[in-house]
Amino acid sequence: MTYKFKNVIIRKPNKSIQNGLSSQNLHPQYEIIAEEHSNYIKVMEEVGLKINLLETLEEYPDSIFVEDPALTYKSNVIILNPRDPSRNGEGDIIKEEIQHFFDNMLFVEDGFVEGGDILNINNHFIIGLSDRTNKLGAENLSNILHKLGATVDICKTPDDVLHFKSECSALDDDIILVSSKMAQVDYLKSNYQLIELPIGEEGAANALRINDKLLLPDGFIKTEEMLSKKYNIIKIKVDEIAKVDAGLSCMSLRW
Ligand code: CIR
Repeated sequence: MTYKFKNVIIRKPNKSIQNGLSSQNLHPQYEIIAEEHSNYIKVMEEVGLKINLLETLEEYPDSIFVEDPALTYKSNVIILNPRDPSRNGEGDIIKEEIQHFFDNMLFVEDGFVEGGDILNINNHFIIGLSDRTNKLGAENLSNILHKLGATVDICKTPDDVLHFKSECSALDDDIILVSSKMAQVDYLKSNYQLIELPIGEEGAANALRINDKLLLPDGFIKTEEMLSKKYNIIKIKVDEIAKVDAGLSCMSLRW
């Protein structure tokens, strides 16, 4: 069960998030981000996780998205290699900050790969090739994960989707919540039970299953209605964070 967690790493928000990468050229307000972020931390506590807070990194506008420069697997952490030049140094910093939490630290040495493109489901990793994750990076990471005993498949993130997980999330060991675009990905269709989001509610795709709770972005009524029949939902407001193309999973590293 990939969604059983005890610990989480979260970075305190930075004022420079206003200049974070945004496909729609939006500039979120720091004060609102800080509010959403503080509520996110409260929910993480509520679901029983031990919170490990990292200090603010003003020089990296997107650095609260700690999921992108690192990947946890059991007691291992793998330092990834974000592709956008404005994020590329984040790995070098986070490695010093989080090393002590893990038994073993490994590194993607070649190519680019970002955590948003990696879906861990039932201890299997799906790596989506995207504008941020290339074949070399995906293969490098795949070799590392194989050595650690994990299984991996590499597939493609659909065009115009920032990260593989921007539009899908694991709900259970064999069930994935998907946008209509992700529902067309052959690999997912043939290997998993897919639950497709209602039209117009793609923003709810980056949900986060933690233990017996499902964290869901607030404001997606049809999705909530559909999923609440089976899942114990906690809604989290992430409207401001969404302005920089981010959702629930990217603001934490869980293990
Ligand atoms: C970026 O473009 O890198 C950030 N503005 C958003 C990163 C979101 N990360 C994620 O979903 N894992």
